[in-house]
Amino acid sequence: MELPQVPSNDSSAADQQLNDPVARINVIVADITALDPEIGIDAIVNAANESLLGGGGVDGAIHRAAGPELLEHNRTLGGCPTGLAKRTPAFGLEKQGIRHILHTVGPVWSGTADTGVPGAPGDDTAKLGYTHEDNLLASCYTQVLALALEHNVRHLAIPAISTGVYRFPKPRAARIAFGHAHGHLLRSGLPQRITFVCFSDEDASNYHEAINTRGQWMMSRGRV
Ligand code: AR6
Repeated sequence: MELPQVPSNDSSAADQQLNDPVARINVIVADITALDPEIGIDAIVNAANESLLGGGGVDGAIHRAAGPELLEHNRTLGGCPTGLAKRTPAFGLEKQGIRHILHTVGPVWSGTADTGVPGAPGDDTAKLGYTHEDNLLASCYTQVLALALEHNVRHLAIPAISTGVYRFPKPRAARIAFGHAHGHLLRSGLPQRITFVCFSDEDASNYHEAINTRGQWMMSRGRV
């Protein structure tokens, strides 16, 4: 009887890289609306508001780059609740190789860290996952990654949702972003890559810190 072929054990470095979620995550400093098409990003995430009709920050930049067709399209969507996400075409950004915009609405950080009550909403020393805002931001990432999978996105670019106008503490947001990307990539081959697009070196350092210290905070139940 002929034995079935057993795949050899000497998988290439490229294969090993594909199996390592951390190797599939990049952090860059860039304007998410002006990415080099050579990078191969085919979908970007927008940090929108519940109207989906545009605003400032990254949302304003994406609407300007995508053009008025995006606003026209979004008027038909009926908005989007905080923590959820909706997909649209990329319109004017298609010439950069972008096929989808995944709009999500992050939470507004309540900014009440001075209540003195550990774990109160807005206490940025509360355990990760404890505050309502943590859970809503986590939901944004879950929703966006599910949409990316559904639309066969190969390389997804994500800005630092909620960390601008919505004032979510940046190091905390970076851990939530990385933790969810890592968990998703462990289970799924798509997207093949996730690139966190930061607007400054300082913002990028929060992601590097989250990634480099993951062994401590991803397993621990300690405070952030
Ligand atoms: N590319 C990459 N990152 C950017 C860009 C850009 N072009 N512009 C800003 N950022 P924010 P939020 C960074 O305020 O906190 C809007 O008015 C920025 O430095 O854009 O989720 C919406 O309509 C920060 O790190 O989004 C909502 O009303 C991050 O993107 C509200 O703001 C997010 O900052 C959403 O607030």
